[in-house]
Amino acid sequence: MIDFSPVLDTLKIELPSWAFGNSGTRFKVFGTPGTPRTIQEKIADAATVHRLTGLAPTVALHIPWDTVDDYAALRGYAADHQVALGTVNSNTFQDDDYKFGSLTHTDKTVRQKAIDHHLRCIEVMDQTGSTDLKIWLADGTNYPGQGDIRGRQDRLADSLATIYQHIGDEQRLVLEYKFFEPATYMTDVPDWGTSYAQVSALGERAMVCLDTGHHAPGTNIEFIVAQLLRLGKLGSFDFNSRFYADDDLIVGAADPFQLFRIVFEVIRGGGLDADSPVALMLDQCHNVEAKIPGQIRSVLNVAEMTARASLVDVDALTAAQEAGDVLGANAIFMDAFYTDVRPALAAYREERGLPADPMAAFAASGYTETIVAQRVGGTQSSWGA
Ligand code: AOS
Ligand code: ZN
Repeated sequence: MIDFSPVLDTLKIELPSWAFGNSGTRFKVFGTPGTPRTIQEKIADAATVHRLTGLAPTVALHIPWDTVDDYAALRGYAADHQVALGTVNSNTFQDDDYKFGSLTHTDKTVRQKAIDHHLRCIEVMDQTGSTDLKIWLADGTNYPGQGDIRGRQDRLADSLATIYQHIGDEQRLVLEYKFFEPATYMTDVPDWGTSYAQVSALGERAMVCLDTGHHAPGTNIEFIVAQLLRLGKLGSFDFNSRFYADDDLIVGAADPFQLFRIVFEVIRGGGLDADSPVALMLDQCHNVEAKIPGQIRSVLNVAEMTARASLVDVDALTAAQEAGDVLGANAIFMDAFYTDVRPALAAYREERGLPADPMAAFAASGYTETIVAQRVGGTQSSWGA
């Protein structure tokens, strides 16, 4: 049996709090019995994923969706559940003031409001012990001529510089890019190059966040991964998968081979080394499938593709590449991808006192029945609330 401990022992996958709440398309958000009403209930669900997989020790927060009065207490609550609080995600996309932008807005008072929100997020991080502030902006324009592209970049740079001044020595700012949505003509951080240019101007503790669903169809994402790792600026991933748009589906569901190729470059670039700056996070919504098993499945998919990618015989691959052996090199790569690692991963888990099959263990645990019975009344958490 292959020993995957060298690559899996350090693997950590952060879960997004919002994955446990209700979500949907712009047409309908379906409610689900047992959905958390509070951030504490979301943390309890995330802790269940970690308990069964051993791979998901942190939960990302979203401000203001996960706002509480006492963040130190929330940190303690998470610790009591054997997880920690992770990335703090800001939100400047749900307020009327931000109709024409937030950090890029032409009105200084709106820009300041958006900056102040991020400073508040940093205060939250100070109390939760979170290291990463993740900024995703809905800023952009819908029509050619609507905004001054250059001026918006300049204002973005100024706003980010102000926020960055408040990032602590042990903290980081990660800037996520997305080429469309909600803006339809241009977004202000559309691609890795723009994010890279903006964070490079800030300093060492500013990095790029790569959301796998935020690229045009056909984009070679693993190339971007390789390049950002080479430049030392890949800070984090938002993992998910997509068929058409930013679908936020279970990572590895749409294209397992793409996930394999991405993880191969992560390993190749040192992104899974013990001292790696790369944080692996899920950014997903479970609109029609059960949410907790959806997260378990996602974590297992990342683990499986990581295990497979670690099987690539790099020495043989390099020799084939240098010999110009195109088909030989490709065969070495594909051999690893086609290897079924599931029995070895089941054994790996059992050796660590984890269930061989976390999906089956969750189904048999009675957890769903318990939360459905207990979580009655109140307002179910939802994407956007
Ligand atoms: C939005 O498209 C981005 O992927 C964000 O990272 C995230 O999904 C949103 O901010 C919810 O927190
Ligand atoms: Zn994202």
